[in-house]
Amino acid sequence: MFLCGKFKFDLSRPLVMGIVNVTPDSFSDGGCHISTWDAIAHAVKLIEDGADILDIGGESTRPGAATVSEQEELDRVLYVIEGLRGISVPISIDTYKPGVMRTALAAGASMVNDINALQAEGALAVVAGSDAAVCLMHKQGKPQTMQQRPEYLNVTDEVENFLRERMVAAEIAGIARERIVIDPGFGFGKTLGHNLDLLRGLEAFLTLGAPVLAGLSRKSMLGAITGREVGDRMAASVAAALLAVQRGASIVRVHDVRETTDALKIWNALNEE
Ligand code: PT1
Repeated sequence: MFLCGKFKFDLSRPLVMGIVNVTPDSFSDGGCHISTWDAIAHAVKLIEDGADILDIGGESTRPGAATVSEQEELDRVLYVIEGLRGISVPISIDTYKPGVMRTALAAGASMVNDINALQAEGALAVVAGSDAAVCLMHKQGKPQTMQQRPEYLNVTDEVENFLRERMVAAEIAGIARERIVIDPGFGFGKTLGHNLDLLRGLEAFLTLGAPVLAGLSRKSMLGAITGREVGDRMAASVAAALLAVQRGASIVRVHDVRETTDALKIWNALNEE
């Protein structure tokens, strides 16, 4: 059983986490109301498309992305979370900042998705003091520079050891095992070879005793393999999500919810009876 605020999942079927970015892009004037409304409309569409969880993020953590202040991040995500109050699926807040976690949880979020695995000062306590779920993710370095020189002796062993340590830290802080999911962090300080090793060996993480979340959607590793630009990686992303589920992932974090949900319906049909 996976506990996520007032929501419960038995994980008999894989879950689709739909990505809702609230980050101004070149088509936006950065005006708060426009991006807030767009994000809420996008979130509602992802629920219609079959999302089981929505992941709301106000700071991009893709390689080379700039950081934003806590206030700026809250300005982006808070009205979206408040605007989605009462929806049928849990809201996850994609942040590594304890202040953003606390405010988002108070506004109704049921999960914290932390690329920093609750290592920031005070982060463990914020989640422990709630009934929210948490995703503990591995990364090497910081998003600004993490792709410059990723280095591991054995990437699967190192990621597994890190995730085990963070699970222990979370449980000691008072976060029950059933509220924890783990994530190897595809693309976070990893070469194509490292990412492929992690996907090949994904089953190793199941021995840690927490559900595994995989985020492969539209990432550059798929571009490196297919030669496609970021806007043209849907088929590769759906394939990668399905292959992660085949190797034991319980949750896939995706942009293309409708297509991924269809692929997983085939998976589910084959696994019935
Ligand atoms: C992820 C993830 C995330 N990814 C979780 N949260 C991103 N739990 C944001 C590239 O190589 O995998 N798991 N939150 C987005 N990060 C990236 C990283 C986006 C790498 C793109 C790349 O293109």
